[in-house]
Order: sequence, then structure tokens, then C-alpha cells
Amino acid sequence: MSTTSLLASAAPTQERVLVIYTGGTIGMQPNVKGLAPGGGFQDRMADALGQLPILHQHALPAYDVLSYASLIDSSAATPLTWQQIANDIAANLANYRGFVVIHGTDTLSWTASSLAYQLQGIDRPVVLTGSMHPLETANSDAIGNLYGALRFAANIELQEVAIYFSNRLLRGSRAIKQHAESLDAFISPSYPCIGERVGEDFIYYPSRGLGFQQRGAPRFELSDYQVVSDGAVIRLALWPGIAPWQLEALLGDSRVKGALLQLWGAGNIPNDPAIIDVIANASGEGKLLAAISQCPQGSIHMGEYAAGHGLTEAGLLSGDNMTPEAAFTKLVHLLAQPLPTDDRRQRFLTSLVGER
Ligand code: ASN
Repeated sequence: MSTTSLLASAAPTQERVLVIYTGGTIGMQPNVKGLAPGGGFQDRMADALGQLPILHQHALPAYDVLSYASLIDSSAATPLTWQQIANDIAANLANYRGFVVIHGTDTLSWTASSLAYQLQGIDRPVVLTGSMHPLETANSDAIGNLYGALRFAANIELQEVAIYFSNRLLRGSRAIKQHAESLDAFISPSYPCIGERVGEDFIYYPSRGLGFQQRGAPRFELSDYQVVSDGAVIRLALWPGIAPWQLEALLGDSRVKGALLQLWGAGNIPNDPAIIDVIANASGEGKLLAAISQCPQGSIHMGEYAAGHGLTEAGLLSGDNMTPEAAFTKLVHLLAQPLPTDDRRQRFLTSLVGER
């Protein structure tokens, strides 16, 4: 890993922001197969920010860049990637006032949710961003996203993991990518934005943030994600006609330690006792099973319909209105902790970082 100081190099590190560059479209350049992550990002970023109006340049915090040796399209990210980013932030915590994580957009919200659990109680900003178009493309959204992410990463009132994209600051554990092409690619379906750019101003809404909860030392949980990295947690959206044997093939596999089921509507599943039996058996074996809706908005209320009766008794935990990202990465995180099953279940049902 190498860090390079770029702006206002006289500033002590405690006043600086650390930019962690992991890859993604923002830094991509064309090669024979198509767009692929490109290096030299610190110089390219400095060039791009150097094109901003002078007033904007003066409003930027001083920053250093830590560029990963292996730059990835975010489709290659795994729980081990999430662990590495969290560890790098923890290792540099004392030296920086805030962090920007540059990441591909496709799985950016998964990384953001995971970081929120690993960096519980963080007392400074961690802002993830990326872009839909490469930095050097004409009229790219990259410069605006970088500028806003740096501005929010310097705001000491912000004390949580957030995503800055297309003028909005979203809680990391509440956001989803909702559009494959639009610049406005991220939303927070069940929680208001925690900040936004309005004209020249970057406004943070403290009453919506976690800052007021962050008293005392951060409570980081930097566990070894190796134990859950080999497919131990799965995600399964039900479909009409799903057969019990299909569910059994996944939940019954001994390598599976946890599963996120996406039910219909407010928590509905086929009215088939054999399906409930498969869930009860897996839960009885100590697997951590949770449910959310396939609908992007609203909560599940298991047992509201007769067809879904018995799900809670079968051991399925309600994920309430959590995003798939927040629910899945929470299962990963809890399964990586050395905790008794009952504690894991209890913690899943508790809001740890404002994710539910
Ligand atoms: N495929 C890219 C990635 O997630 C998409 C992007 O960054 N806009 O790495």
C-alpha cells in the first residue's frame, strides 16, 4: 500500500482526509476487453479536482490517497474486501479526521453496510463514493461525487458510514443501488437522506445522523471474515412455484450457516407446511435465518397472513424494513463473531447502526 500527499501538504495528518481507492468505474480506463480499473489515481484525481472553480478547490480538505495494489470492479468484492477496508480505516483512525472510500457502484452499498457494522461507534466520517462514468469522460459525474464526498468527509459532525452520490448523503446501512444507468443511482428507501448539496452548500442533518449516539470510544468489531467467506451466507428471493426440495437443497447444505430469505409483500410465503418445516429444521441446526420483503419499501410483518403463520415459531428472524444489503452483511458480521446463537439472534433483531 502506498499513500501520497496531494493537497496542502503542510497540514498535519489529523486535519486531513484519507482517500482509499479500491477501483470501480470512476477510475476505469479502456483496454482491449472493455473498461478496467486504472492506476495512477492520485494524480488523475488531483488533475480532475484541479479543474474545479478555484473557490471549490479552496473548500477542499487536504487529503492523502491510499491506492490498493489490486484494483477491482466491485463485482469482485467479497466479505474479505469489506474486512480489509475496515481494517485500513481502523489502522489510520488516529491520523485522519475523515475517510473517503472510492468504490465501484455495483456493490458499493454492500460494502457500506458491512463497514457500518465493523466500525460501530465511529466518531468521524466515512464516506463512500464512486461514479457512473469514468473520471476522464466528458461531463462525468465523478468530479461532483469526489468533491461532495471530500466535503462531507471533512465535516466532524458526521459520525457514521455514509454514501455520497449525486448530491445526496445517505446512511450507508440504508442505501441501495436503484438504477443501472442513471447518475442518481442510489436511494435510501426507508430513511431520509442525512445530508445533501444545495447549491454551494453541503448540509448535514444532525437530527437524522448517528453523531448524538457516539459517546465514548468507538466499539469496532473487526472480526475475521475468513470464516464466512466461502459461501456460508446465502440470499434467496422466493418465486411462485418454489418447491420445498429446492429450499432444502440450499438451507440444508452443511456449508450454509446463515440465509437471508426475501419473502413477498409484508412477509408472505406459499401456504405449504413442508416449506415451514425446511426453515424450522435449518434454524434448529443453529443456522441464522432472517427475512425481509422483496419490495424495496415497507416492513415485513410475519404472520399477518395465514400463509405465513408459523414463520416466527420456525425460527425466522424479521428483518423489518432493512435493505437486502444491510440484512445480508449483518448476518455475515454476526456469524463471524464468536457469539452464542441466541446472542446472534438477539443482535440481529436490535438496531446496531440505525439500519432498522
Ligand atoms: N462495474 C462498476 C463497478 O461496480 C460499476 C461502477 O462503478 N459504476 O465496479
